[in-house]
Amino acid sequence: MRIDIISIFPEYFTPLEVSLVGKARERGILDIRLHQLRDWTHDVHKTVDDTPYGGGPGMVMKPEVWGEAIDAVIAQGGPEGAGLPRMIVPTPSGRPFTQRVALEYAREPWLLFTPARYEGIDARVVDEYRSRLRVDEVSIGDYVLAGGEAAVLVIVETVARLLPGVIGNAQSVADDSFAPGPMENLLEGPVYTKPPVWRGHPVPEILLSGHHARIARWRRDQALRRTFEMRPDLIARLDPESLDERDREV
Ligand code: 6GU
Repeated sequence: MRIDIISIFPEYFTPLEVSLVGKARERGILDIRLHQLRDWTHDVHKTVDDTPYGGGPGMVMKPEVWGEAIDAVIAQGGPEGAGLPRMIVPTPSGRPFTQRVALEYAREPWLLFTPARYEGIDARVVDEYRSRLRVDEVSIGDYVLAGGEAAVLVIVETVARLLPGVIGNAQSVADDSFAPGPMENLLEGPVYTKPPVWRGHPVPEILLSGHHARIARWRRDQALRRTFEMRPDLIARLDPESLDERDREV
């Protein structure tokens, strides 16, 4: 997968050199390219923002510089046969980014992120590229960040671990909270490792029993309990078809 990121803070993305994402890049599974938005300005001050029409607080990012930057990145071309990138515009007023959306992005050959600072980008930039590309305005949650860069880190890491070959154990992706299938809309329950007793706290006996079917049942009970406790809103979204007799007792 190819990922281009245009930002006034390309140095913000050094975490993408580390750990799982860094490894995926070294192994050639991910090709991430960072671009400095200010490279497409023409004035000595490298201005990217201006005051908002209609008044109000803060500054708005200028459309011309984004237009030139996005055109140039598209013109560089993506992976063989990829066509045009899917453009992802992080904004608190976007559609929610979810595991389902991440799975959709993981199937794309080429993503282009345009994180903004200040009060956002002049709206005509999204209007313009909607007529040429698939454009998604996405939010990572109901709070306001100082800029879209941190949201890009979240989205890239979520998508990267779904790419084939990035995580050794495909089952761990399938068992994730929110993954489509039996765990859809359920939170994962507690996990344990050695020693069997730590500071007087024992590991639940069932996990040491070797009864794989009973362990799976126990884990599902724990997931249901935890979801009820932490996210009652998710219980309301559970598909009744996905529940068995035992689930109803929990
Ligand atoms: Cl994508 N951007 C900003 N600036 N704030 C956010 C967000 C994005 N998602 C939640 N809050």
